[in-house]
This record gives sequence, C-alpha cells and structure tokens, in this order.
Amino acid sequence: MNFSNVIVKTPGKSYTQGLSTSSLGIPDYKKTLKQHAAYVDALQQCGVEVTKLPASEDFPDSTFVEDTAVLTEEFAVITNPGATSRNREKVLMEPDIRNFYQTIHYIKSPGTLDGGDVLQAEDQVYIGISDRTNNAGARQFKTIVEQFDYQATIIPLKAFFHLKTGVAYLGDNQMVVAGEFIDHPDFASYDKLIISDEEEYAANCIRINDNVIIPDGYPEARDKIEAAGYPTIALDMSEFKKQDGGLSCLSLRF
Ligand code: CIR
Repeated sequence: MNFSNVIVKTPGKSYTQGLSTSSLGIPDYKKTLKQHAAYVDALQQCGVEVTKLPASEDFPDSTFVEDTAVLTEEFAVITNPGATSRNREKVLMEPDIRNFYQTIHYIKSPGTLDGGDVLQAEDQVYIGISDRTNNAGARQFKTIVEQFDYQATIIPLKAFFHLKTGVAYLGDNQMVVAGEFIDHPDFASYDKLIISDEEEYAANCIRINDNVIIPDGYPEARDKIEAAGYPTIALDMSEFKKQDGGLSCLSLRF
C-alpha cells in the first residue's frame, strides 16, 4: 500500500445539498472545509504529494472523487457513476487523470460503476454490485482489469451502500471487515480485523504508506488496527458521514 500521489477536491458550498440517506442532518459548510483540510494534512503527513482540485458548485457530491475513477499502477479507469446527479463528475476529472496516466479505460452505459465499489488487494480486485454499480458495469470493469493480469471477483452487496463502506485492505493479507463481509466466503483467505456493528463506519479506513487513517470516535476499531501493527491517524469525519461519505471516498490514491 505504497502511494506517492493523491487527488482530492475541495467541497463546494453546494456540498450541503448533496445526496444523503442518513438522518444525521445537513452538514455545516465551515466545519466541512475544516475537516477536509485536516484530511489533506493527514495525507501529507503520510508522505504523499496531494493534488487539490478546486470546488465545482454544479456537483454537490464531487468532493467524493473516489467514485469517478479507479487508479492502479498501470492504468486508469474512468467510471460511469450510477447516480444521475453525479454522472458528469467523470468529465470534470478526466483532464486531471490524464496528467498522470496515458492508459485510460472507460466504463460505458448501460454499465454503471462507482469507484467506491472497487477494492484492490494486490493482484485481486473485488467489485461490488450496489445501487450505483450494475452488473454490466462490473463485468466491463472485470474485463478491463483481467487484461492486466488482475483477478476480479464480483460481489453482490446485501446492505452496504458501496463495497468499501464495509471492507478495507491494509496490505500484508490483512482485511478490515464489517457487517455482511465478516463471514463472506470471498474474503475467507485473509487475516481479518472484525469491526462491530456499533463501529461499522470505521471499516472505511485507508492505509497510506506506514499509517492507517481512520475516523475519530471508534476506539475499538482503532485498538484493533493498532494492535495489528499499524499506527493510526484519527480524523473527525462528522460532516462527511452526514452525506454517506467515508475516508476512502475523499481521495484517489496511486
Ligand atoms: C453519494 O451519495 O454519492 C455521496 N453523497 C456519497 C458518496 C460516497 N462515496 C463513496 O463511498 N465512495
């Protein structure tokens, strides 16, 4: 899980009008900006170069850049985000991705895919089928990555919003799993750090070089990750949680 680059995007004022299924209330914009700045600081502390894109007011959810692309060592995939209000975010992101990648593949309609539904663990790629990612999109993605010798597994989700809402890969064969993924056969061969239902939000964490960034306020998850040998950085994510977003959603890491 060595990364040298990360792309993030500043939340716009329209962020407060973004999509949400939570009943946690409307985000406070000032607090959102503060939490986003702390996220950027934490990434820099982990030793990556951060490319910070300006806000796009026309796209309230566009700070969740992870859904617009999947970046690997060899190639980029521009996705076809499944929410209508978010779909054109992919067009905004493409020039910035072109600055880093020559080989770019595309998910095409009727296929839809959100990057939040893709988890890479070494040469294994897991693709969730969700409200945002359909079968056609998952199959297109599988075909693309298999050309580069990755093995791809499609996982229909039962309850989670995105695949990575409930699972993270830390490297070293170590998976962080919650809810429907705790006993999932596709993750049976990994060492697992099990996150309880009460702390489920902490399953969306990210390993960046030597550290694991986790949301603040989940002590059991933090202890488990630290005990497994990873120093953690905990960040207040309250304003992103209100819009169904987690730590991974806010960046593209490569
Ligand atoms: C949405 O509904 O699309 C945003 N409010 C949240 C996206 C979260 N992204 C992610 O989990 N990768």
